Amino acid sequence: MILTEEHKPIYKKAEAFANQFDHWFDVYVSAQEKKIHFVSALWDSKTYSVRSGGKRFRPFLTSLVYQIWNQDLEKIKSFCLAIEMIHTYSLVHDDLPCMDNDDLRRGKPTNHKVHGEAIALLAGDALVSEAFALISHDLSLPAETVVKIVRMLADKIGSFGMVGGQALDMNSTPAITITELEEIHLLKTGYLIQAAALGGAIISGANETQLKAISDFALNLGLAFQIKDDLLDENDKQQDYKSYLAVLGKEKTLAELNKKSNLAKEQLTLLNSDKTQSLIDLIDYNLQRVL
Ligand code: GRG
Repeated sequence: MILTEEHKPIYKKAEAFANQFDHWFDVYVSAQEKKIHFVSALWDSKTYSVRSGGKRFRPFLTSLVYQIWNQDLEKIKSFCLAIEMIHTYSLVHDDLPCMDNDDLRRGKPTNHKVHGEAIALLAGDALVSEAFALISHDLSLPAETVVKIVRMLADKIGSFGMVGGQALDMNSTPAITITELEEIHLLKTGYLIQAAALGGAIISGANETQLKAISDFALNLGLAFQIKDDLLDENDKQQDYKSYLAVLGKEKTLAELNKKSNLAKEQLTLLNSDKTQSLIDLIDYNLQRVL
């Protein structure tokens, strides 16, 4: 993981978690080894993107929420793998010629540039199916918990979630309003980040009040994450009309970033827990991140 400011505890934690995640993913791939040779092109494509240097922000968030109440990380292993695999699928598909048609992702050639468009498309499809397979095959979780997380995740990434947000994005025009922009980002970015946090809370057995606070915290964090992304993109490319900067200007965008970050912190106080410091640090990390 490429993070700076290693002296800060949250960076160390993020780095340690990313290593843990990579180990889980390696073990998962090894366990499939006997079957992989039938479809090796597909596995090369999938593993290319999962291993291409993502920050692991979403599963890290799952782990921090889970650790408010529990410590045994094995219980969140399948959910963490699943959420990052779904995130990876969204990036692979987003880069395709029929979507954003990007040549580079994380400074490396995009999946379809290396593996071809058809295999990249199928790799994305397979990542989603396998994400759900991983969770539903996890015998360490009570069946009721499995149903709850599968249902929640499916709701957050489908037509009324991430995929719906992408469709709205594809159909938007330069006349976009801030309300429409927020709707797109809520669905496209916010819901997957919210799902990551809710997964950690559900597996921990959080009650309804706690789930509501985590849900509201994560949605604000998700929007703050997107706003920060827009700010980081500012110098990268010609300003996209579908960005907070283009719609609001820099000053109001920064104000929105701070507002959402503060709202996220407020929600955490509702948990009345002394174990939320890492999540507060994560909100601050997002404010400062350079990647
Ligand atoms: C194609 C179904 C489908 C959905 C696409 C998430 C998404 C919807 C598109 C990706 C493009 C994009 C810029 C989305 C905004 C969310 C975002 C900031 C993604 C990047 O997440 P990071 O920074 O990426 O966590 P890394 O590289 O660290 O994994």
